[in-house]
Amino acid sequence: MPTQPTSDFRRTAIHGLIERVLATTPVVDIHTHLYDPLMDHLLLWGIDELLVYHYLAAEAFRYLREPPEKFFALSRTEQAELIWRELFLAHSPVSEACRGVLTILHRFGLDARERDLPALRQWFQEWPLEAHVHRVLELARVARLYMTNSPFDDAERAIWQRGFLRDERFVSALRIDPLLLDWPGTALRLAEWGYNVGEGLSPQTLGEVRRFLADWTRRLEARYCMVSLPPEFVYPAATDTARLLEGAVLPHCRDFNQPLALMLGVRRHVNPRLRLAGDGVGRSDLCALVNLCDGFPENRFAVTVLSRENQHELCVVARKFRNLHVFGCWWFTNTPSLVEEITRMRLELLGLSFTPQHSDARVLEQLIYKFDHTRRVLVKVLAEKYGDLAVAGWEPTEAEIRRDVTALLGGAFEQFCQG
Ligand code: RAT
Ligand code: ZN
Repeated sequence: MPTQPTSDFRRTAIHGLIERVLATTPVVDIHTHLYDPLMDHLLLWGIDELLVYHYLAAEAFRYLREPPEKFFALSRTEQAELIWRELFLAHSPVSEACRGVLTILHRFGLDARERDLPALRQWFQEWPLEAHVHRVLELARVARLYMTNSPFDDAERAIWQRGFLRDERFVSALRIDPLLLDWPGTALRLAEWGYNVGEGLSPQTLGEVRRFLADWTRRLEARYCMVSLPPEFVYPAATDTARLLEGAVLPHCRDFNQPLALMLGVRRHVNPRLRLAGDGVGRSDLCALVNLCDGFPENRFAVTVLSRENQHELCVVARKFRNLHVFGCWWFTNTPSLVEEITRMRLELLGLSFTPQHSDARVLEQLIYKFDHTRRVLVKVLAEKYGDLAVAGWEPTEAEIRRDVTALLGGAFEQFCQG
């Protein structure tokens, strides 16, 4: 057909344009487990940390003959060697977590085909941390990232109390899991830190919890508050979690005009012997989320769900409540096939009012692969969507594509945070 070459040409041109826009638009990474480089040795980086990442450890345990306790008794270096041997030498590294390590090495220009772990280790050791951080952020095109900061973590708490010169690329989110999931234990700690709390959740105690949240929000300059909750989470309910939410956490978020981020569906310690690698997933009851969004229209909720089965329902809830922002393909959903499926579904149901991905990086260099892989999926899905618009007679300009991609890569989230 005579029109064919023109439309093929257009399709290729728009694909190239989307690719270029995605490659050059800076990302705001809205949830990581990375730390400001000046927070002592908390920021993890380097090949050994990449190899012992709990996503890989979980996969290695499937092949290892030794009991997990024996693995954890080894040094970091020995653990890394064992995982390298099982996941890269004894088998081909086809999983998403393994592929991630290879993408990182490739982007650094390192040749993993040599299969030479000591040489890789040597290469990483040659870089001063500050320069390395800079280079990684450049390669990942990450302009700013959110840390996960917990006052309940002893190492972290001491650093915040001491104070340090902040790197403005590393901003903070206040993590409060122990507060909502273990009130008796948390009450003891708050009392120890000078908050006048009793074990019961009296108005006086809830007021002190708010004072604790306010103190730490100011100390961290936190931009939002966050918690991850098990599939059993229900609201409303006669539970400590529900009472603390409505009596302290939600009022606190309103006071500071901040969203509450909820990560729903993690079942902790399914296999405790695997430590961090031993958590699982369960389907959440999103009625709890509906009740929160509906019951607290003055609050804003940023939400990700771990179960694939919850993804469609989450999109539908977000269509009903504009105080809900959907984000990320988290942990077990961070595989290319699921990211593609979930991102396509979100675009189709929510337009551009969501954040397709956060890195959840625990090791600095993971920023590179998490966003490289995300960009690939986004190019594919956006090309398809803009292509469908072209068929319907609509062509976006480059500026419009840039605007859309900026929103997807953290812009929409930061706007949501501002309220
Ligand atoms: O993705 C992860 O690394 C998990 O271990 C969790 O930390 C999760 O991201 C969370 O923030 O609860
Ligand atoms: Zn996380």
